[in-house]
Amino acid sequence: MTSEEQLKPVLIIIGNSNVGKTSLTRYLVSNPKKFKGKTGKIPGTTLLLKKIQDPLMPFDILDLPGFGFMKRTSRRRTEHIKKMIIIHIEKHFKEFFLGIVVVNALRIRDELEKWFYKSEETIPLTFEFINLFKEFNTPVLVVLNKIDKLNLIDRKKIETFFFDSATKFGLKLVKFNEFKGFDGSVFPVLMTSALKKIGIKELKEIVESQFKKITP
Ligand SMILES: Nc1nc2c(ncn2[C@@H]2O[C@H](COP(=O)(O)OP(=O)(O)OP(=O)(O)O)[C@@H](O)[C@H]2O)c(=O)[nH]1
Ligand SMILES: [Mg+2]
Repeated sequence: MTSEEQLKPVLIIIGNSNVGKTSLTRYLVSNPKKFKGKTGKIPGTTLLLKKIQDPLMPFDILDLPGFGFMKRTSRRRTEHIKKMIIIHIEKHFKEFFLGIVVVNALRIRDELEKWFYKSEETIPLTFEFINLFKEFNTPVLVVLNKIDKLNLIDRKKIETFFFDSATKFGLKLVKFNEFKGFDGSVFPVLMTSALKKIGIKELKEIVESQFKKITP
């Protein structure tokens, strides 16, 4: 068997473009300084569907390209990426020990308001992703990133709005510090800043503890 055939469990990271998926991934690899994943100001920085296979780590990370808000790519390409990701999840769900859905805390309100009040056809992708993983029984952590750009009052407001919206959508979310463990129906929400290193310790801890649960 070649090393390529020895499948490691996979941590899958998903979310809209430019939310900070690659920036958060950097903290999860064995040596962030050597991490080659590109982060960027322009949405659509990560374009390949390729696992990060770090020989020093017991699991692989799939840092996916984001879809939506991609200025650099055409609409057709965006649709193509979305389809590619969904097909990939459907085909490989058995390999995933944890899914992380990353949300830009600064944009989520807009995304959800559009859906609720303006009845636009944009589906709240965040909830769509959570549901997709739920379908396959993959535990999901929701991460609200970029909270360094919000003051404490706004953080609280956005958190409440996010939780209320999820409830209306039929999804049960729970604050990270009140989370007791995955049971397939409740999803923890962690607030982070990849820039200011807020919530990163908790992020690492949940990844590690979930990984331990699936390894004998
Ligand atoms: N202020 C702030 N900026 C952040 C944070 N996390 C990421 N960024 C910035 O947001 C931009 C996008 O970050 P990426 O990590 O490339 O985002 P991504 O989700 O991987 O984007 P795609 O690969 O395009 O889907 C970069 O300029 C980052 O420096 C954060 O917590 N706070
Ligand atoms: Mg990226």
